[in-house]
Amino acid sequence: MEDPWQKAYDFAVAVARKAGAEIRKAGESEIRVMTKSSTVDLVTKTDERVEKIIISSLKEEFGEDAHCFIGEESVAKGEPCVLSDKPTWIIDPVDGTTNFKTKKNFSFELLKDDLFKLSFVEFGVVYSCLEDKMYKARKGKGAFCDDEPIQVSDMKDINKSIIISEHGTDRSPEKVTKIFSTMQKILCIPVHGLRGSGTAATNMCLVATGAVEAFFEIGIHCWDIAAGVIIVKEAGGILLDVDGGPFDLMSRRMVSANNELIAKRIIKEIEIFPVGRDDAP
Ligand code: LIP
Repeated sequence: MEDPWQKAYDFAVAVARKAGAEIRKAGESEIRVMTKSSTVDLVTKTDERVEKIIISSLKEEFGEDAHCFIGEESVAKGEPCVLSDKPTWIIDPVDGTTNFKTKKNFSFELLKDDLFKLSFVEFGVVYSCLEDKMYKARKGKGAFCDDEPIQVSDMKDINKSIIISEHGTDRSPEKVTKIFSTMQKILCIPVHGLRGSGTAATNMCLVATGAVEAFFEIGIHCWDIAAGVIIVKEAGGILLDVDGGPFDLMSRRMVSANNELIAKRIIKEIEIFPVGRDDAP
């Protein structure tokens, strides 16, 4: 039987490479940053330009109206952020714009595209273009870094685990207090280490490759994590809400982990604070 999504998956990988080359080139010149929802929520002309390149490439390949798009920079400019029953690409042109601006981190450029079909992730692609590593996964077909299969860690002991989290872009003192209190409690479980790469997409790929046991964050957006969701799942990991309930892509809260034991142990320590949903009217 013909596999309808293989062509889209292969095309997503090709578009990711093309966009990655654009981002690499942009990184060679001075990068001017602008701000969005807060003074620490950064965007550059490269984010906007690369998102346009990705969307126009996809429209050219599949037709103007065949698919829907949720792109970080389009949503920032007022486009809707809702999932319908139409196949929808969820795009973050540069995940970790703060890293991109400082040109320091191994994850300074990232690109991810993913396709939702009737709200189920069909496949995901995360391109770490500075390291030239292509992470990808298709539903039921496994997760890969370049062409090597990847798998989550088999660690069951929280005391020997490495956990990742991020601080997000909301600096209201009561939220920051909760973030730090959670980090302190997790460190004191104790765990082997607490890390943060500066990009949710990379963090999820680190879970998928078994480099760390878990990544959690409150305040992320669907475009930060959608590709990572399928990559983690296909690598054998799990996704949960920060309260232990089922994961919801639009809720802006997520725990991704190698197994349920590790996820649930972290969840015990997470101090939840309210964030508005991505698809809130
Ligand atoms: C960023 C994430 C980061 C998270 C920030 C932000 P951006 O993505 O990847 O992990 O803490 O809230 O969303 O905005 O640089 O694409």
